[in-house]
Amino acid sequence: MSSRYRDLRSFLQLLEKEGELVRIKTKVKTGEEIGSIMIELNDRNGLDAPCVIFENVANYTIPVVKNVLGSFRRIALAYGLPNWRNATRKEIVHYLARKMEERKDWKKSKIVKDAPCKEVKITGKKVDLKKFPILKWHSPDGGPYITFGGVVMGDKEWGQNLGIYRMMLQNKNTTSMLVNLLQDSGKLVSRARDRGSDEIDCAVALGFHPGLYIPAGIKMPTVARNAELEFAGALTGQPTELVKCETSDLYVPATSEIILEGTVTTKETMDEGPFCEWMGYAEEVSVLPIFKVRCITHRRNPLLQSCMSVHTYSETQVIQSLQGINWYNQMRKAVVGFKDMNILLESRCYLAVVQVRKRMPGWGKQALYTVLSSGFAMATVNVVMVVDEDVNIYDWKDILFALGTRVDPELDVVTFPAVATNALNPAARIRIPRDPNSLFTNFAMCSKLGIDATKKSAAEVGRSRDTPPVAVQDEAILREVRKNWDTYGLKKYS
Ligand SMILES: Cc1cc2nc3c(=O)[nH]c(=O)nc-3n(C[C@H](O)[C@H](O)[C@H](O)COP(=O)(O)O)c2cc1C
Ligand SMILES: [Mn+2]
Repeated sequence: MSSRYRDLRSFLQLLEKEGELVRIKTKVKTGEEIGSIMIELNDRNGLDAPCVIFENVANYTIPVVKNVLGSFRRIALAYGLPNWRNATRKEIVHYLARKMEERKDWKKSKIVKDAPCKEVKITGKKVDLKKFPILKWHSPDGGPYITFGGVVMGDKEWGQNLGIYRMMLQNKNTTSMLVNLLQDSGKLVSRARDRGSDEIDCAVALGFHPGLYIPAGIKMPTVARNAELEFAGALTGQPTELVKCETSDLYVPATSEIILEGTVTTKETMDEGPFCEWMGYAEEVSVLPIFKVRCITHRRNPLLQSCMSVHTYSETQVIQSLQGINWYNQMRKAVVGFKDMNILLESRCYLAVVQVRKRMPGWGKQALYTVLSSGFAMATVNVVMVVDEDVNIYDWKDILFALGTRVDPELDVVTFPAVATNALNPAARIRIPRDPNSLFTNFAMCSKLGIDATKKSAAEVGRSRDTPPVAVQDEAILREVRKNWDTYGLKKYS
């Protein structure tokens, strides 16, 4: 599959051929105009919004690319799933979970000498991020943002890590970076500080091979250890091509459009934000590490790839909803009777619905405790709902049916005291501005809600009756009725 494209550019050609890409030649004046067009596109088309290239951005010669992986079918195309046009979130989750679990297809990266991302090299005083269309995309944002940078950091013991973290442009060679201790990069920064370093080498790839975006944007089974790069090899069928940085020993994806090389501070901080995130809020200012850029390399005629957040069906949300693939694998083994799990985009990924085959009383609650006591759910999920096999967890109508009819709130709702969650949790009661051990904004505090919406038997605590059986017509009679449908004069309603 990956032979069909070797970099972002050839993937864009593929998207164009498949009718998944629109080139906007009309001059756009600002990042906010681009942002508004993208939000409007999502409003009008939901997950069917296309990938867009803005070819004529006022004051810049470099085009802006948005929404490359903002639909499940384009993700399926990028990762070689059959029948990609009709691919569902469920198929993609199951596919990625299997590839991540099996590990047999993971591939060691390949180091190359000549890389397209080295065609142009800029160092010293000439470094100027403002030459690139890094813009303010959402109106309430505190400034221009790099939204889709693949951040590479590492150390001798842990190897390299690749993660996507937002970066706010501060001046021509400085950005802030939203890394915190829940993330591998935050751990690497804190390890460097513990070693006594004031900074850690960092490289940021922009517009890299589409095969790397999902590994970079979701949690891996191991912290760092080149996991993202090797997992990407399983998804593309080829080793990831890496090239050494000009100014450090880090290795970056060779076909990237743009590479920023520099250091991230381990003690020095700066204010960052607000930025309109996937959950649809303009969050308050954070205290964050600083990325100091000392070298930029790029392809000739580079593209600036960026993504949008905020909208229910934005690109960030789509990828965010896949973050828990490793968690999915863990829960598959840990939850008794586990069948499947869905994280609802419409809940901004804060509601997880878990489906179990409940064969014993109490298994619904047991599932709740297991799911909510996992690290991932603690960090990023606020509400867990457990349902039976007869509920289609990909259909909110079914989910509401279970919630409305199978929950006795006194018996079936469990709240858990506040725990440390991702700092951006909008429902959190307090954000912890400076963890004394890390200096940066790291956590927020929020409680958790578990809802057992499974059918109950009289044997369960506090009950004296079973949930009544769901009303269904006699199957033989129904079959007859379907067969004779037109004879009732109901043809128009078939
Ligand atoms: C578009 C996009 C933007 C993201 N921005 C951030 C961010 O600013 N900070 C953060 O901690 N995670 C962010 N994430 C989520 C991380 O990329 C994700 O948790 C990933 O697993 C981090 O890599 P790591 O596990 O190696 O730390 C973002 C994800 C996407 C898709
Ligand atoms: Mn990682």
